[in-house]
Amino acid sequence: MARRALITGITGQDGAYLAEFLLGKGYEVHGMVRPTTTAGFERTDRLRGRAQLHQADLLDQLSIVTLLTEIRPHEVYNLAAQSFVPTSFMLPLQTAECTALGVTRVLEAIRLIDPTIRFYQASSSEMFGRVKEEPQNEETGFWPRSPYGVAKAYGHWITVNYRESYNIFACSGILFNHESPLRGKEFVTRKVSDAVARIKLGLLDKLKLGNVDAQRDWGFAGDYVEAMWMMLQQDTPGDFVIATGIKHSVRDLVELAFRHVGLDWQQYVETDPTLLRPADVNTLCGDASKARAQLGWAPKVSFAGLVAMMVDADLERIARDLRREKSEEGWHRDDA
Ligand code: NAP
Ligand code: G4F
Repeated sequence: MARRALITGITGQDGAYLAEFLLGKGYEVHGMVRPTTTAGFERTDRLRGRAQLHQADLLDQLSIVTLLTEIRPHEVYNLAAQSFVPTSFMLPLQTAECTALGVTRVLEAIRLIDPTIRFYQASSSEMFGRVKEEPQNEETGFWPRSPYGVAKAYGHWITVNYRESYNIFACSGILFNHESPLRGKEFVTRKVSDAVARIKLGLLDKLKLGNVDAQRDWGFAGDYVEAMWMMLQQDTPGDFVIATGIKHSVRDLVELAFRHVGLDWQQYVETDPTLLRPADVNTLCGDASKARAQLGWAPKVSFAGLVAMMVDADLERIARDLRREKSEEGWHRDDA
């Protein structure tokens, strides 16, 4: 019989990649979708008929209990969160309710319904914040710099606590930034790839950015979801840093993306002080030695490969939309 997995946050970037990965492994995949989804179903449309979607919300305990009772999954991947750092400064309480307390709600449901369910928590390198050492590993202390980072630190520790208190097979994946053509357009990599494609196609003049000195350890989401699954296949649960071990600045990202389409970034990029955060994380770089040794995990896509993949995908998508608009205009003219 197929193993059953429940993914919270299936409408997000990682949800889409993880669902595809688990389907490839023969899983029966269930996804939790809140009735008021903001991401919409663009990413889940391609899963239609292959994954089963259910309505529930991380803010509503009973909806999670009902869902687990109905599905009785073997594995739960808790990817749902208010995941955008600037929004967490605007909505700190909503972020805490969802990104922090939401984790406890899922763990409580597991404890009550079936404590043998294996649980994955989407922890974040944002917990390291003002970094205490470089590179960061599983033992590095946290110093979060945003309400989002603080909420993720709570989610991390409550996962550890349920493992230690109730013997639940609960793993926390401390994932560094991972991106893809399915990344939300509010995050810097996709904001850049989308703008570069529009500028190349003559649809945009300028790209406004905030802190271009910030450095991140960027990897490919498709590689990172594999690590989530690997964690739940171990004999004993644990926490793992997932990262490439190489960092680049936002400026490096911009330079590479523009160069990929033959343009000089300095002619198009402006800095906008309104995009600076009340407190930012200036640098992150992960040490994934434990994951390499224990899980056999390693990233496959390089930073240059990732940037090229994202810019090419946006160029193709926007050019396709333009062709469609033009052909529709043609139809309307013919009708007139
Ligand atoms: P994402 O694209 O922003 O997806 C977040 C998902 O959470 C969406 O499906 C969203 O659904 C859902 N969600 C939000 N509030 C919810 C609620 N109250 N109840 C149920 N679902 C809710 O994020 P992602 O990049 O895929 O990341 C997945 C997880 O990994 C997140 O927890 C994120 O914080 C964490 N993480 C991400 C990275 C990264 O670099 N991508 C790194 C470390 C950790 P709607 O459609 O309803 O909005
Ligand atoms: O792409 P970002 O918004 O990602 P951030 O804040 O690092 O958070 C992402 O990664 C975390 C893992 O470390 C996840 F947990 C989290 O859910 C999310 O997926 O910003 C990256 C850097 C920041 O330092 C930001 O200040 O880019 C800088 N930046 C400069 N200009 C910008 C911009 N970020 C955005 N979003 N937009 C800008 O215009």
